[in-house]
Amino acid sequence: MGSLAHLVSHPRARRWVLLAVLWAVLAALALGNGHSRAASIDTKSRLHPMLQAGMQAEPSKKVSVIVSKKDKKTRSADVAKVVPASVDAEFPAIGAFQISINQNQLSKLAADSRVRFVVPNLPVKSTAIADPTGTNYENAIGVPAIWNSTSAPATGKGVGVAVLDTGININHSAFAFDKSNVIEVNTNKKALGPGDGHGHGTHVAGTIKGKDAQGRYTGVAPDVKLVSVKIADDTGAANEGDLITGLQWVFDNRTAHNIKVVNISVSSAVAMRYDQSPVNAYVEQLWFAGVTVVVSSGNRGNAADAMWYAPGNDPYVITVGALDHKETVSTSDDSLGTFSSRGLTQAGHAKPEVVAPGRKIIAPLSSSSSTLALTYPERIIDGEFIRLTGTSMSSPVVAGVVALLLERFPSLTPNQVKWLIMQTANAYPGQVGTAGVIDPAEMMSRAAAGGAGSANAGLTPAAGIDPVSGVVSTTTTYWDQTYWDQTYWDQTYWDQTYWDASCDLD
Ligand SMILES: [Ca+2]
Ligand SMILES: [Ca+2]
Repeated sequence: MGSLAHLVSHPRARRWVLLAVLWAVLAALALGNGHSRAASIDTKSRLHPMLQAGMQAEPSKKVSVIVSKKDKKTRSADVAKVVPASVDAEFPAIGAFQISINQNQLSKLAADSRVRFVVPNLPVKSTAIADPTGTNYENAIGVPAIWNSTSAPATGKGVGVAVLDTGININHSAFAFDKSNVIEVNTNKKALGPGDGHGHGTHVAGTIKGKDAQGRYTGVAPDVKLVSVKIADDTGAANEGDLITGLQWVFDNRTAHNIKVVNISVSSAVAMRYDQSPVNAYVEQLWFAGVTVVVSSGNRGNAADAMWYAPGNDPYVITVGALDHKETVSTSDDSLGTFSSRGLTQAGHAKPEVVAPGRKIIAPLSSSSSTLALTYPERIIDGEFIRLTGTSMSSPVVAGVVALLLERFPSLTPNQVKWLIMQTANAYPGQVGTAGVIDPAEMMSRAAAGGAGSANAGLTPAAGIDPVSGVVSTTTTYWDQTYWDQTYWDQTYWDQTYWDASCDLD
């Protein structure tokens, strides 16, 4: 249902619906059918505009609505008593319930102090919803069914997810509901603090965690403990050394924050075999320590060298390509994003392993003065969100799904997580290569059935890994080689902003 609430509460859908309803009401008035009262819509009301119009046009009509509670712990039946009505369905994961109610009772319900917002419970395929919601990519892969599962709901609660990126705006309204579970650290000495002047990191973090009070937007795993590790400077620039510093911070602090998942939406600028890359040594160190590493494939499309860059070329990690879900829940129109890197690594491994929605993903905007806001002003939604495209956006979708899995099955190893994801992924119409679309529901049911296999059998760790301890080697035989060469420690590329304007992603 989260789906339904989101469908109708998305700003664009809301505007469309509002216009349609106003038109219908005005048309009815013009026809002189007796109502002298013009429909007045209060945009600050806790009632969805469609319900406000409906209660004025047809006060005695019975409708099904979703009621979002301010406090999840409030008993739904107690709130429903003010109507009075009986609870038709409970959605504990998101603190909402469903009731049937006469439209003339809506004001009383919305006036109750325990109610946050009331939205119509419309059919998913209603033709009224021509424009999809900002978070319908989650419906496209069935995530709300996991949030709202009656037998095994999961929202990522308690699972630590580290995002290595440009920082975060911890004060964004979408994080307010659970701010104590957003941790921000800065590991870049050139940055003044953990904030996000660029915008990339807040979007990536928000794709995993977050939930805004109006129900316009929800992250894939809204209840995770999100750890934003700022590896970039305040302009958003980072190099290999900055990424490695962040990866080591995660390794050192993984227990303190229960970090079980890491998202890296960035690619090296220099092609290198996976086992020679120092970045991959640090990534594998996390993997061998039980942290599932999820990485964007990059935005190099079908270029011959598309998969030659760390850390997306590391055979251990889960590398994620971008599905273009065409902003529809139906999978029949899905295809691979043309920009999404795919192919063989220099060591001959096929990448990515899985794809997830990565086109026109709406998530929190760090600020109106951030680099991304200034670069793409037309993509800002409601002033607080921004629509971005790239494998940078796909990777956190999968990181969020992994957090859902690990909430229910905390003892799964990274190799088992990867096996479950790959075994259950689905073929899709415009598929290129071997990577299917992530299938969270089947992944959960396969995990529940037990007996998960293990991916990555027979792989050789990177040269920078001590084969005995599984951690980054401290001997100089590896590090004294070419890797401290200044030409190597070059810029990294955020996989959303990799292309220049001539090849703009949208
Ligand atoms: Ca679709
Ligand atoms: Ca499947």
